[in-house]
Amino acid sequence: MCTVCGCGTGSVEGHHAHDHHHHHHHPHDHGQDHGDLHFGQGPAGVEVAGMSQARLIEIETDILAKNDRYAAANRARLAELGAFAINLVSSPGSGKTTLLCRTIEALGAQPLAVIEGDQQTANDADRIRATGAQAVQVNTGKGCHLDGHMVGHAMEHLDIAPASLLFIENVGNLVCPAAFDLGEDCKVAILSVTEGEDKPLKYPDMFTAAKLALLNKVDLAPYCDVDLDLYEANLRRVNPGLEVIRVSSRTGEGMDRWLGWLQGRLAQKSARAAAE
Ligand SMILES: Nc1nc2c(ncn2[C@@H]2O[C@H](COP(=O)(O)OP(=O)(O)OP(=O)(O)O)[C@@H](O)[C@H]2O)c(=O)[nH]1
Ligand SMILES: [Mg+2]
Repeated sequence: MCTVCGCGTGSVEGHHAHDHHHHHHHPHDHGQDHGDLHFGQGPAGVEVAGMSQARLIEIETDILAKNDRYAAANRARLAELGAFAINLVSSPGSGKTTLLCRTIEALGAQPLAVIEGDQQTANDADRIRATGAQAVQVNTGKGCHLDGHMVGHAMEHLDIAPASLLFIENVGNLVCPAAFDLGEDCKVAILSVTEGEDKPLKYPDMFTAAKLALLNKVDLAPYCDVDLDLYEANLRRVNPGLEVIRVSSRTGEGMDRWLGWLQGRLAQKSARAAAE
């Protein structure tokens, strides 16, 4: 966990917080023969100087249990409405807001709402509002992720229509947002081609938590000496069931597949709500 926010580590949405198996995913990457150091092998998956592993687990469990109650309330509200919610996660600058703006423009009359998470500024909510869509900015200050409580309040400030889409753009951070359930239907991870093929291996939690990865900025691939197949292989190495779509917000490549994915998921969700 992070000492500022208390985010769980090694846990996917907090459900497997104490599953020890994840410490052994890549046993050969730890380089024990070179004097390399690894502080994540205890039961808590992290070390904080002066704190016991048991205390760290206690804190993490407490924070995530409270979060999960808010997330469950958000999820119930969305289920009633048949609204489909996406938690968009990535490192800073991978292209979340740009992709959202292009997506909103392409969706036309589809009812939707956006929650924007950033430490500071309303820049991203302003960019979304410029498309005509409703958006609420959430500033987290020193916080490094959105949590269920913040999203619940943000939802109160939006008109979330039945069978609509709710996009939640998380704080740009490839670590902490992985542990926090917001009540979303799924996390979608964006990874841009300028970040390096090894990122899924270095930051596995985020890509394990996601159902779909958008491999973004593929228009830049020719200038970046990158191997797109290796990006995909590394994504599937940490999450074999992960769907991957190659996209570019700049050229529009892959947008049809992404929009099809969204519309298919929304149709399933709203049909479920109508049947109840
Ligand atoms: N070439 C290219 N540039 C892109 C693409 N998508 C986004 N960008 C650029 O990448 C930069 C960051 O884009 P943003 O959309 O602000 O990224 P973000 O993930 O929302 O950033 P944070 O919210 O700050 O984490 C901007 O300069 C965009 O113009 C793309 O598909 N191709
Ligand atoms: Mg953004």
